[in-house]
Amino acid sequence: MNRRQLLASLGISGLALSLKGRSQTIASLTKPVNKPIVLSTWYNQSKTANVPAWKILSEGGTALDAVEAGVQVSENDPENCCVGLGANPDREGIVTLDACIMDHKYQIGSVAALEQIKSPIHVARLVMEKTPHVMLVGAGAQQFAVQNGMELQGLELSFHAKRAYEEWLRKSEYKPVMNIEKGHGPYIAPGDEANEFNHDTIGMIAMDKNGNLSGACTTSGMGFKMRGRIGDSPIIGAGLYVDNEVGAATATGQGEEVIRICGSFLVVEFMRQGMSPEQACKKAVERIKKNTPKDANTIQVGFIAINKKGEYGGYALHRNFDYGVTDGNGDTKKIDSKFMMQ
Ligand code: SD4
Repeated sequence: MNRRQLLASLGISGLALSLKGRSQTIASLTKPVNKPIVLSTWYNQSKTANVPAWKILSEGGTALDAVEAGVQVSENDPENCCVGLGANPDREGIVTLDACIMDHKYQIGSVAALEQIKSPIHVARLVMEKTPHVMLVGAGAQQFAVQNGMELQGLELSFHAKRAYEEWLRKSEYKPVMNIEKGHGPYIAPGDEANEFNHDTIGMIAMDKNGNLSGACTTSGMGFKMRGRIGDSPIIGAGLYVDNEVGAATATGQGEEVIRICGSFLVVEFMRQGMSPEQACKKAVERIKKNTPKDANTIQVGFIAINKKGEYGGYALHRNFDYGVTDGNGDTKKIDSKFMMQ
């Protein structure tokens, strides 16, 4: 392959090359894009959730199919404290689920406060693909799910959620202390490993072999939240954002603070300005810290992001945020996120 053919195969014309600035070396322009690739929040979930996502990507499937299948692993796990029907309930003892999905064509779908449906991410995808709307909540979202063939289930709390809820009821105190210290959250039933973490939303972002980006985010929200409370996870621009020209980002942690700064949208916009994924996530975390100087001591927020070159990064307010990245040979790497507050 000669130089012209090589550049054409990478989508770089001679004109683009001359306009892009003479200082860029051919070597940097020809660095292959790192794709396919998938990453997701909280390594203890990524190590299983990235597996079906990677299978789809490595077989040439779309990033959209990959992220949906990936996060469903967490939704289907009855021991997951914070995603799917096995998760911790709200203060009334009811599990309510939030999810959203976004593809490379700015298509979006979202559900919030959804009860008794196993896969909120699938309902979000159906909202995206089958309705003129982008978000359905509560009873309407449930009705739509049932109309689309999903069955109502999971009225009983899971074993772990029941224990955690009973423990929480003893004080009935809502203090959103996040899992900065593993095992030291206020809602953890003693010795209950499934509730070792008091949050574990899964946000997943991926790029497929065609270079298209998509993302998905699904959660039961903050354990023991007020009834009706919605966090960032089902809100496009807060818990998740994808711009196929720039990159994708997703968030986990205290949703109120992520909503306040339009967190995932902000990360993508910072990447648009030329920042690396890690720098962009860090800038967004700095914004949260600046706006909530007092709360920043007790809450956790983490972002992960990917750009169109397949570069990725993450950043958190506090320690103990990790994520899993699957690329190259299909191994999932554990990345301990950098963090701001020492
Ligand atoms: C929320 N962001 O509902 C979610 C909670 C979370 O890991 O991320 N938990 O605010």
